[in-house]
Amino acid sequence: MTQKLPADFLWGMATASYQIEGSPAVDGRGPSIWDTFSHLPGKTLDGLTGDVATDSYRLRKQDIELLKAYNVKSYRFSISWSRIIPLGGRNDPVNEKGIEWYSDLIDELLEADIVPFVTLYHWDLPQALHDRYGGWLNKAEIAADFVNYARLCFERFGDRVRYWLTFNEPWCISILGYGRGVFAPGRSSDRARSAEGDSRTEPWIVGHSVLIAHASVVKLYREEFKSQQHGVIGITLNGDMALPWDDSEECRQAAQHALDVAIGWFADPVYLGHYPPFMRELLGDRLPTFTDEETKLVHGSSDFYGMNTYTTNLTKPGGDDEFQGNVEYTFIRPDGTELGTQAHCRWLQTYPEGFRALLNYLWNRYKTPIYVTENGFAVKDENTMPLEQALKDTDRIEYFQGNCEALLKAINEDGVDLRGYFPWSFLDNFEWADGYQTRFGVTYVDYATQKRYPKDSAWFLVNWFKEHIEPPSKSSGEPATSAL
Ligand code: PNW
Repeated sequence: MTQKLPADFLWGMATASYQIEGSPAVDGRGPSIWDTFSHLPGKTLDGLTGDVATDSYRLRKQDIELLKAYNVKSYRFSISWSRIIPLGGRNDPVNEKGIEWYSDLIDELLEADIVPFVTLYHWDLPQALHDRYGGWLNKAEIAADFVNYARLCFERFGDRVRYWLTFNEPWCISILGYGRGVFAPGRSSDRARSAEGDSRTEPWIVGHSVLIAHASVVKLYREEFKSQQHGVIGITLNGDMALPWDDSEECRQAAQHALDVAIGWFADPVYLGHYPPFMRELLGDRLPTFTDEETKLVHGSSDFYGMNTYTTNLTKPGGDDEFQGNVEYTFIRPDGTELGTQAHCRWLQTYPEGFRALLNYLWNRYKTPIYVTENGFAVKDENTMPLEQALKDTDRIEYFQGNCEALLKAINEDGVDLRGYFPWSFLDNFEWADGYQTRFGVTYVDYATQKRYPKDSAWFLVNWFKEHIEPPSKSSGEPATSAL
């Protein structure tokens, strides 16, 4: 018998505000650190910005029609903080027009029977908060302002939203924004790249602030909103699987170190109550310490594990990149063969066995229900192909087919409590520092006309989930939105 997914399995597609919305100054939106950063010379590929992106602020209704055509059960999007509170802070004015836009989006999704899965922070910090007190570098201030912003979202949207994510990928926020300096706000010790910053200390300080801000918002939700709104709230972490390059003890240890720094840095405090011992060893005093009160706040502060994952790295000891645990990554096996199909971005190859292994690793270590909130593939050179060829995205289909079969086995054979799956991304979009050349969408966007064209991978996913999700049983009238 073919394996199935439970009737309430939540599948959908994902996006993020700055990557799709455009309209940076419309309806009172304030600037975010990504507006500033992308407009600086040399920060993004071809100097491109999210000023227009996929124009989804204006094309909302059309995008919802397409989501309906895909028959998704859920849509993951993020709220732009600076649309809601343009200056960001707890004493700054609220922007009703911005609230209205998201409120309408939520209503229209619900009318279409699509469950909103909402991220509060996908990297677009109001610029004013960075200027005022250093943004994420200032734990007390930023936590208070983030709580204020989240409260507003719960008050205004929480009657209709059952799934909340506080943060998208704190590792990226900290390391790429304050260590490597390749993402906003672009701080780094590398003076060729940045005039300000200290890569030895700031990423770890920022990570700590993000954990405190996250946990403070979860506390707020649980104490003041959950009993009426009945939702769940959690955090989404990026993290690719790390497997030992060969069977040696050194390579096994390297894999664990890679997982500790990429995932354990945030997941261990949230689900186990402390930073991974290896990180203390690696960083000493540069890693902040949790006070007892902070430990209490952070431990247990997520109702589920939000899992963003793209690939698998084979690991060996060596290298002095502490942002990946002083471990070397490779896609080339000891016998010289490549792990899988190469994507447009250097860091991504297809490897479904690694995806299944990561699901098992996270389930066994953290024992919490998992939602895959991002997973996707950018086809090599899709940006230069003629449209008809780009729509036949066989490498992306291979990727999704492998991972879909892997998740089915993880649930049915391995017993992993996986509750949802969100391919990244609904649309081709602004791929941060990589601009528009890297296309992750299951929908092709012609940026000259803003026309959307479903790629074959979109229909592959639509059909695969249609075939594999059990029909709702007649006896239980429970809607999928009451999960957990
Ligand atoms: C994620 N890396 O970011 C983000 O959540 C999305 O906004 C983004 O579009 C997507 O993955 C595809 O990249 C990442 O360098 C950015 O390993 C960079 C890396 C990983 C994830």
